[in-house]
Amino acid sequence: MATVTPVLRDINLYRYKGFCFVKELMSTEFIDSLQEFHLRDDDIFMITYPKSGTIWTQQILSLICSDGHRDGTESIETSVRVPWLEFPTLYNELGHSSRPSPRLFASHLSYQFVPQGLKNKKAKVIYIMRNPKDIMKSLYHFEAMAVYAEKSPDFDHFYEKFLDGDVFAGRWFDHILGWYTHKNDYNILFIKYEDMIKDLRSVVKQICAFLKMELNDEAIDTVVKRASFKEMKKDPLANKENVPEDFFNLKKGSFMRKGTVGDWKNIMTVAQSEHFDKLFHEEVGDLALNFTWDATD
Ligand code: PPS
Repeated sequence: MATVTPVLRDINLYRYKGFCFVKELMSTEFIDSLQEFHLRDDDIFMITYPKSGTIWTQQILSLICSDGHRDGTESIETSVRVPWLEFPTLYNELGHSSRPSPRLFASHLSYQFVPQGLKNKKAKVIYIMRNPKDIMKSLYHFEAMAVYAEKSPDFDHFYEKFLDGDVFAGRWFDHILGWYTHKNDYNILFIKYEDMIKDLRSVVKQICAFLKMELNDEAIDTVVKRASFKEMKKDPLANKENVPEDFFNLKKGSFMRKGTVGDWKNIMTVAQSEHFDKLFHEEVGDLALNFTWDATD
């Protein structure tokens, strides 16, 4: 039987089967119950480790899948357009079964926690990955505004904490390697944040092809425009300005912070960066997993 253990550097979290959950939001019973979650063949899941482009992809997917949003009626919360599988939302109360198809789901979960039915390969999974050094920079800033998170006194402390996986969602390496090495079990498309930065239009077309959604050029243009950092930065919903202050203190930071590649250089020391590169090579080994670490790469 899997045991629950405390997370030493953050008392608001607990570790269960290698993943760190927020105590207040998720019970082990609820998490285990997701194994039996009833899927539809046309369900679409987007999976991310935190700070890898979740809200961005929620925006893109909902724009692709709903003409209504594209027409400018998107005054609907992101978490209603692409509801969370594991976080409490309107649909955990009403039941996801009341939603029309195709249902979109967002999740930060590792592969071992998602509904077993995903392995029948009918429902689709889109996994968005981002270079982990930029994830660290983004998460370090996010910690300051996430009310539930224990604050790191400085980046050195945060760096160790991140490597040990004492953060929500646990170790980044476990998350990505779990999904990547089990990719043949799922109908899955891997997308990179840095490719979205470089050429969003191509990535939107790639997602449309994977989902078998036929959008004309004008519709693709609209998706790309509405999903641009500039547009999303001024969107109160993308910035979660409607979420209660006891979750996020938006005076301490912003969801649409910088949206760039390579910002880690402004916080990691050369020694940390080299240490991480070594670890990356040890953990990733011969797997064909590579990242863009810098905007000029
Ligand atoms: S969360 O809390 O896990 O849901 O955060 P997540 O949405 O995964 O990641 C937040 C980072 O994504 C950046 N972002 C974008 N970048 C480029 N273009 C667009 N449109 C966009 N939307 C969100 C956001 O700025 C966060 O990255 P940082 O590096 O902190 O700026």
